[in-house]
Amino acid sequence: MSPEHEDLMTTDNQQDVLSINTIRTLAMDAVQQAHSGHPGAPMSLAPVAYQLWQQELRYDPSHPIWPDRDRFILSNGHASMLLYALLHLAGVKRVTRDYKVEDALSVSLEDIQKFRQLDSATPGHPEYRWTSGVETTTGPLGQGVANSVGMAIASRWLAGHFNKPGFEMFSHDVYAICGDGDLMEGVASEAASIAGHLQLPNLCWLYDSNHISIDGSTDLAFTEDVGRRFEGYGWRVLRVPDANDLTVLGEALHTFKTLRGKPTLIIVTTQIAYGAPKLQGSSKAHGEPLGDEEIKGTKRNYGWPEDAKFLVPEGVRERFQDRMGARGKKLREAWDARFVEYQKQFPELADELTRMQRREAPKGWDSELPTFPTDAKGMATRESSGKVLNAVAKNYPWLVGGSADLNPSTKTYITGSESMKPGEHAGRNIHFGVREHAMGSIVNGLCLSKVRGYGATFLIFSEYERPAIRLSSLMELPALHIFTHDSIGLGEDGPTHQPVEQLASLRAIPGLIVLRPADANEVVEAWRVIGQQKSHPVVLVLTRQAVPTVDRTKYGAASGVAKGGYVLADAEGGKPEVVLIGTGSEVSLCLDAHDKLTAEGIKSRVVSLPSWELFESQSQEYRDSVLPPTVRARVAVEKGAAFGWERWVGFEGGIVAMRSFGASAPIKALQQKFGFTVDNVVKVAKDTLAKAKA
Ligand SMILES: Cc1ncc(C[n+]2csc(CCOP(=O)(O)OP(=O)(O)O)c2C)c(N)n1
Ligand SMILES: [Mg+2]
Repeated sequence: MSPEHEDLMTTDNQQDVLSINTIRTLAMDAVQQAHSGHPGAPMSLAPVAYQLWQQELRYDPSHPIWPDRDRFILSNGHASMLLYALLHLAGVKRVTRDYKVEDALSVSLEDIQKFRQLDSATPGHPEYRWTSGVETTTGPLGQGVANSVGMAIASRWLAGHFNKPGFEMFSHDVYAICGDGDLMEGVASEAASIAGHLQLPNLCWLYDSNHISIDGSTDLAFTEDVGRRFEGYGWRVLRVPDANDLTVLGEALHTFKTLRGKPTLIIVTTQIAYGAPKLQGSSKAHGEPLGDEEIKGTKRNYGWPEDAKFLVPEGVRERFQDRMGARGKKLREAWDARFVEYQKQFPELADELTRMQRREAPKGWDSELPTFPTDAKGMATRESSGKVLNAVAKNYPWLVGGSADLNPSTKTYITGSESMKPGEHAGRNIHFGVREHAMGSIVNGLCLSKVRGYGATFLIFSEYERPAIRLSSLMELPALHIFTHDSIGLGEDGPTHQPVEQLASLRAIPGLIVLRPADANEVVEAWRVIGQQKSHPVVLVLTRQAVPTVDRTKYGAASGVAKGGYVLADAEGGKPEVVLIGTGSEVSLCLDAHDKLTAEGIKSRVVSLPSWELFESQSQEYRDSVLPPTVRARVAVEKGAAFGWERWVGFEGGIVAMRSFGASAPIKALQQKFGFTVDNVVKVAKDTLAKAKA
């Protein structure tokens, strides 16, 4: 331990106690003023977070987006006031959406006074992209720690990619504080398991073991030996019997930093609502304000003026500045100087580093995108996507990802790059194992560290990943979630594996772009959309079975994918009586039906609608040009739930879709059974047209 840390190692250090109690009283006052929130966890965790920030965290509050900063995650997001108090006291600066650091605090004292109020920087749970210094959105327990694994992988991958002899551009550590709730959640177990497997040396979780959650004592539902479990995962487990013993806590952190070789779990025994002895063991401290009397008593205990509210005593902000602030500034300035030299010696890598920090795509990333020739037999879109992914990967060095144990099926392996292995993290292929939920959270963690992460599995298992997908959208991350085997078209595996309602439910997530390309060239255009995303996650939905590669000399250009929907085939003179709307594998079915209708003298149009969200973001004029308001006879064809298609076809429209689960059978039999045949689409089109005329 360096001498500058020595005086922090004593619990009786008045300055430290004063700072810790400031965090606690701010939390109490904010929760009381808001009449909601959890004061207990921030109060008991104050010494833990304080010690970590002051002793170890390599973080410059005046430059919170320094790429090599240590990451701090508060996974028990209900303790948000802990983070807000830290951000305030440390003087973390506000950063604009275009990455400018402003001369203003991210969290002002006024923000703390407006805890949980509309438009304040202090929402109920910490939100990434809303409050500078919040490294990830937490609240759904387990997500934060799972994100931290992605961030730790990212740090290691970035080191492998950018570091050169004499130029250590990346070496940051990732710390997460978590509680009983986090460690009860399955996603945390999945994430801890893969972190242990990969032997991530830069990952440290601090577990607030307070033997209590909302229902009461952990004796009710959580009695396992967490330490032994983590040892089983391959973690180093350290114990701090009293959260207020800063010396032991400091030693544990020091052990993490010196021993390395595997991830570290520090089990810290705390007592919730420390400082308010009356409350210990009471569930009141969890989800409720303490009440004025309790607060006064607690403040008296601290030697605080009992009527003062939101008091930050003199010297507290300065103490953060003098320690964490000064240390971080020095480190960041040294990094900046190193980067100037790095730019001279490795201009291309330096350019990459700069671009990725701004979520810009690499120069020429799309220069090798293929074009697929017309082919009646065609290929599965998972197949064409695999080719396109590799064409993109060649020129998109920070595209990193993998599948949940389904690579041979999802076609998501980057050829010519290594797999990540225990202790070796420079490869771009991640074997997530059968851990879909953690995969989603880890992909989010990668994206939070500016790596373009992707994860892949079958569409049905998006169910196992949904919480992370939702958060990728809430956080405005350009995460990529690839899903193959996208319909009953997968055939014999049957209804357990055949997605039905998944498309509809993914489309219901705000901000998420769902893309279901119809053929190989739509896949190319889908990837063109993906490559440019900065703040929207994309779900790419792909078939297992072959689909024809459409003749683009005869039909509309695939570049229409960028607009979400476009006219693929049209009636002569562009005046259709009926419009057929298809997505993915059903587009070619619509084309066949269109031919038949045309032969029978019925004027039809085929619209390919690979993305509802992109289409909705077009001008009314464009949308009307694709779906003319005067044409009421419209038919949607999709091997997914009918749910929601009224939006495009209206209540008089026809919908050829699923209204039940699928079945185990060869695809031909399923198409017959569920009406995905040319004859049926033609019939529905005629019925709809007749209804519209009547
Ligand atoms: C996935 C999820 N389920 C439930 C909740 C609601 N919730 C918030 S805090 C909490 C108790 C968590 O207990 P613990 O992590 O031990 O925190 P402590 O009460 O000790 O601060 C629960 C169930 C949640 N935030 N996320
Ligand atoms: Mg607890």
